[in-house]
Amino acid sequence: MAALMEGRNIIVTGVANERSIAWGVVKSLHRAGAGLIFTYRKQRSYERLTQLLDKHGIQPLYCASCDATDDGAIASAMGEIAERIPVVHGFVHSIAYAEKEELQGEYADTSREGFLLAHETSAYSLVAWAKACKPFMTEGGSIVTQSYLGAERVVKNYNVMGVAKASLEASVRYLAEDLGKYRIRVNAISSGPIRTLSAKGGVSGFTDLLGVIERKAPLRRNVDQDEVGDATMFLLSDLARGITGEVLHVDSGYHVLG
Ligand code: 1JT
Repeated sequence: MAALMEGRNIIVTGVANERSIAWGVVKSLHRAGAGLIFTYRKQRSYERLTQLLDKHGIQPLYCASCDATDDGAIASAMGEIAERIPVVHGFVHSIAYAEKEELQGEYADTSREGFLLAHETSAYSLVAWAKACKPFMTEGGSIVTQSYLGAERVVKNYNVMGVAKASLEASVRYLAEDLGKYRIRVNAISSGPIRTLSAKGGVSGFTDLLGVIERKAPLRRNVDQDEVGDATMFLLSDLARGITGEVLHVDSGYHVLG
């Protein structure tokens, strides 16, 4: 049987290190035979990425530098990619940012700049990239982003990121409607809390949150990057050909609890 993602060219954003959710996605996609294109922002992330790819024997199709808050940078990155890889089948959005001070205390104290930065980086970047990918997804395509329960419920300390993720999830639905006519699907994964570089960066109460999931979630355990990777690959694949505008929870079932 041919591998599930054989002949598919997928752009992956957001690999900073081995703990990144996007790295879980890369492992699943590579195992399924996908061709992989990477974007990175920081030089440090590029160095880690190339080391990781080497270590795992993964040959990238291309790596492009890109700051997802800069339309010009997205256009240049997409241009560089399109010169080498004319057809893109998938795009993995795994980008978010908020200032540390915004992820503690009261949401009511969110600053205008903090609000705009979180939304621009974490939500608008999906729209900007969807727009950039569209002309090159000529055989149909699948776009998948990463969200969190804080988009739907009040989760202590998640604050402005929750509001930005709500915007991201609504964008998934509006983009799904617009891009459906081009056979491009748009979906999100809402994963349980996972220890990553972003989550580690001094997030108050993060460890407590992992404990709550372990005690209360239907599966009585936390999820990891590999589980999110497999679910993301599913949404990128033809197995999910009838699914668009969806938010799929990979959270040990925690979101069903009252
Ligand atoms: C960002 C950060 C996005 C941490 C994130 C995130 N999405 C999920 N997490 C982990 C998390 C964080 C908090 C939380 C629960 C999970 C860090 C800055 C960049 C964007 O609160 C209950 C605060």
